[in-house]
Amino acid sequence: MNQTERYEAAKEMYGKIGVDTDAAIARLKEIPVSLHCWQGDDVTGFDHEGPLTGGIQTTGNYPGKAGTPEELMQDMEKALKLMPGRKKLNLHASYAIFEKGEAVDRDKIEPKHFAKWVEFAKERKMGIDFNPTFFSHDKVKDGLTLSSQDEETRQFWIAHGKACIRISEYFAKETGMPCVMNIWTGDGYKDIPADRMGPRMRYKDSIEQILAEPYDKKLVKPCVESKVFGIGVESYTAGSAEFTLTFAATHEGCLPLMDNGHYHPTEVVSDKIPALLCFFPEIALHITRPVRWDSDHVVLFDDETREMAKEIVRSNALERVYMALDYFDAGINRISAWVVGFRSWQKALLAALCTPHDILRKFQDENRLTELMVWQEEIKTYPLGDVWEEYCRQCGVTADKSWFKEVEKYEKEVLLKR
Ligand code: RNT
Ligand code: ZN
Repeated sequence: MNQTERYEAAKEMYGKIGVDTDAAIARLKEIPVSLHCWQGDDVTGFDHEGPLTGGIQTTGNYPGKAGTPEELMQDMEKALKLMPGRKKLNLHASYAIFEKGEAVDRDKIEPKHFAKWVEFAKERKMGIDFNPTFFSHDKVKDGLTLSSQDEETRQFWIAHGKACIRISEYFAKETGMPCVMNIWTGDGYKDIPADRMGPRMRYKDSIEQILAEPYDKKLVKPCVESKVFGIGVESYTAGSAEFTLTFAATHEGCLPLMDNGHYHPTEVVSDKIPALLCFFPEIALHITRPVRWDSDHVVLFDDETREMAKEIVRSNALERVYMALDYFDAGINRISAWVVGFRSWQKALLAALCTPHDILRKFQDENRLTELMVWQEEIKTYPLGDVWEEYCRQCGVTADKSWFKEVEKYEKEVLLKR
């Protein structure tokens, strides 16, 4: 059988359980997924010297890391060509591009420092999401930023947040797509603190000050990302799950952002998605792969990844959930890391779109739970690969692993020469 025949056979098989694979493919093509620039250079950015801080860590020393905006864009371009589907660009403030000799601190950055990124995104019809960078900077004082007791420090970071709101609005206006602006800080303590509420009260006030910056709520979607712990901040994080969720719930227009590496290892974000959708008009996600902890491994087509995609699709919430990838692996080819992670999430969405949710829901509602189990197990071996192949064909990218040959060639010709 050739590819067309295989797809037709798969389509028929899915059709028999009430799944329209053509419609699934058409829908998937429209869903934007945000691709994080920071996988390309191990979260280094261009605006500072010095180590990655904030309780996050990249490990590995694979050759070819992008060192300039040009290299990062070139690598990203290579990766984008190997992924099917609609992409959005996810930037951090530390990726500002300055003129030679220009020194602008984070509290003073302006839209013009991101003009080259806007050009990059517009040429590819991509929207842009944004993240103020509250780490890897000498004004992080004793591990704290927005929750610092030092007023000068706190004000500096509030000014940074406000500058980022203005830049986010500029992104939205330029690209014609809303900009999701995510606030995450690594603020916290390694050991048992004496005051847990104080830093949180300051954090709350700081985010309120940032959001007091005027902006168009249709264009900028601010969110707050929670975290349970980080490296060196094992005992306490100011932006805990309860803190950020309650903040978002009590501040109109502010979205909760769940990163699936930021919970206790037996908690699952797939279950949290529909819980939040009962209350929030919109939510945001960082999709990652935590291996035993918040390790930020490359996203794979694994059970929890599939389950998260399923929850979004069967809650009919593709328009209400902003999806972004967030991982950083410096131990393998960075372009492959981008491509594998993005394709995995695309596969998960496709699998979710090719699931007969109405039938399964009916089984549940009629308490036919044995049948539900039988069906759910049966569907697992349906020929999703043939639908994936067709989707990739329509998107003009290779469906099988032959894309890796291109990465190998690029590694030899470009990356290893850096
Ligand atoms: C850290 C958070 C955060 C970062 C990025 C770089 O644990 O997940 O989202 O990964 O902002
Ligand atoms: Zn994250």
